[in-house]
Formats: sequence, C-alpha cells, structure tokens
Amino acid sequence: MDISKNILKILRNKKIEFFAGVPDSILKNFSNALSKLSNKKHIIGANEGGAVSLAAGYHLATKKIPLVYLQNSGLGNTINPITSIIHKEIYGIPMILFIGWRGAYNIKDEIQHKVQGKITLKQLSLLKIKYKIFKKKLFKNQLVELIKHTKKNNHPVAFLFKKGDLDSDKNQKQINKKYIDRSYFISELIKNSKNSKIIATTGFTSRELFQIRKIKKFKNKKDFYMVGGMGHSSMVALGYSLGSRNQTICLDGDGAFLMHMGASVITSKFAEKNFKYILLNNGCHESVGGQPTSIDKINFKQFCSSIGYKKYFLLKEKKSIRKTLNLFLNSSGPAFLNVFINSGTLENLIRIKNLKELKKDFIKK
Ligand SMILES: Cc1ncc(C[n+]2csc(CCOP(=O)(O)OP(=O)(O)O)c2C)c(N)n1
Repeated sequence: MDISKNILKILRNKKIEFFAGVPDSILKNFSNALSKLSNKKHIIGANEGGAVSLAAGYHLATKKIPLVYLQNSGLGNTINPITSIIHKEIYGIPMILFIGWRGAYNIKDEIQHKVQGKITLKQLSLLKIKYKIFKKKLFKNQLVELIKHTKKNNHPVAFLFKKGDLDSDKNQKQINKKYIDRSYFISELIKNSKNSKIIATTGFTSRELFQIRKIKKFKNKKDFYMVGGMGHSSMVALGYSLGSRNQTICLDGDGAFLMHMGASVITSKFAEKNFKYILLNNGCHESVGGQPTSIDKINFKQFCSSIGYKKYFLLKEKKSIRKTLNLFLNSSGPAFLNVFINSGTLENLIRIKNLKELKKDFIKK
C-alpha cells in the first residue's frame, strides 16, 4: 500500500475524517488520495487561513480532530487564526497540520523557498506547535503520537514532509485540449503588448513567461515574476499601475485569484485606465498537481460588472486570440480578460533565477 493510503487508513482508525487544505506539490499524492472523498469530508480552501478556520468550525460542531494540509509558504496565512482563535491560550482547538516543507535543510530548492524553509520549524516552535519530521520507518508511531498530543492539549500539531517523502503520483491527469495552451497565449500576449509591463503569478505562469521571453530572445525588462506571494499579483500590479504610466498587465491564475479574492474589489475600485487583468483559467492548481479550484462557481461577466470593471472579455478559442487581445489591450481600463486555458505546460520548464537582476531590469524605464 502506498504511504498516503496508509496514512489515511491510520487517520480513519483514529476517527480523523475531515480534511481541508490548499494543495502543495510535496503532498500531491496525499491530496489526490483525498480527492475520492465527498465534499462534506474534504474541501480545498481558498487560502490556508481559511482552511484552518474551516477545520476549527468542524471541530466545534463534532468535537472530532480535523486535518489541514498546506505548503509551508502558506503557513503565514494560518498565523492569524491560529494565534487569535485556535491557540490553546485562546479557545484551544485541536487539529493536525500536514505541511509540505519546501526549502528544507540540505534539499536543493527554488530561491523563493529559502527564507520560509529556514524559519518553518522556528515558527512552529514560537506557536508552541509540537511537530515531527516524517520518517519512513517511524511514521505510524509519529502520527499516533501527534494525534494523542493534539487531543490532550487542545492545540494544533504538525507533521512535516520533505520532497520525495510521499510516493509520486502514478495516475497522470488527463490533459484537456479544448481551449488554448497557456504558452501559446503567453507568446501572443508578448507579441501584442510590446509597451506593457507584465506582473505574473506564482507557478507555471511566471515560469512559462520567463522561458518564452528567453527563447524568443526578448529581454526580460517587461516582466515581474511573482515567484511566491501567491494571490498577491493583482495588488502588486495595482500599485505599479498607479505609480507608472505604463500599461500594466496582471497575469493571474484561478487558484491565485481565489486565494485573495477581495483584492479584485480593491483593484477594480482604484485602478485607472492603464490597468489590465488577465485570468488564466484552467480550473485547477496546475503547478502543484492539478487539484480543482472552485472557480466554476463564478459568473465573471456579472462579477466584473458588479465590482466596477469597465470592460469584460472572454476568450475560449485559439482562433479569436488576436482579435480579443487587440480589443482588450486597446480598451480603457480597468479591464478584465478571462482566458480558458488547457492544462499542460512546456517541456523542461526552467526555473527563474537572479531575481535581483530581473528586478533591476524591470524598474528601468
Ligand atoms: C501561500 C501559498 N500557498 C500555496 C502555494 C503553493 N502553490 C504554488 S503554485 C500553486 C497553484 C496555483 O494555481 P493557479 O493560480 O490556478 O495557477 P496554475 O498552477 O493553475 O497555473 C500553489 C497552490 C504557494 N506558493 N503559496
């Protein structure tokens, strides 16, 4: 039996049967095992703070121990509800956190995981959260001990996983090819927005944009890559657009959009003509394994008009790209473009490096 299924079995035996979280690549195999559960037992939250709050509410109703899974980059999002509600010195709510530990000691990882990777254990200690670092030969006992501890102390506990601890996912997702490839859209965007600055979201979007600029030998002076800070690209773009005359394009993903959806209300209210927002909508968290988002619940035409976007465009077909991009880019902002994209990314996607150099280039006029 694979480790994730084994873990789920232990959890079930201990009556842990409610799961909430935000997906992470290290925990991909575990969250895929959860995907078979009903919506009453497993919910992918908009952000990690929401996931721990959801778990807290479930505990209040059932007295059972919930489990929340997250990447350590989302630990910051949980800190407010943990320190102000969940902590044993406040209400005292037990729960288990499964944390994908990016930037862990002695493991090569991307630069944006360096700082958070280093402070993760210290943050947990500061929060008085007992933790264990997954060990393949000991994990059953480790888990049972953590469950006992959270029950006894009415305080969260954490189980940390490093890259490769859980089995890799053997069931490759079917790649949907109905819409537009992200990379194709990005190439067209680059060609058609020569005088614009692009602020691109976390994950494959930034990496594809970086790679396409490189291959086509466009200098990277136009882009700011949000290698982390998932969900905050639109606010960075708003700030930039207010301070600059450049047309500013925020290139976002649906998982990131949902993570801090309130930002869209602020951007549409305060943005000026030069602000353009593009949602690359594949209905999932593709960069960390393709787990579904809840974006399908939004009627974007109504949503955008209700929060004050001046224009809304929808793009689903490759053949309409040039025409729609032209209309969108030449419209007076704030304007919103909802692009339906296929899952799938470029082969051998490169990592973005030399961030300080890129920033220097970006801020040059
Ligand atoms: C606060 C935070 N939580 C989780 C992650 C891990 N993470 C990186 S990319 C990503 C998925 C982003 O999904 P979406 O915005 O839909 O873009 P896609 O991957 O589909 O291109 C996640 C969850 C993160 N970087 N930061």
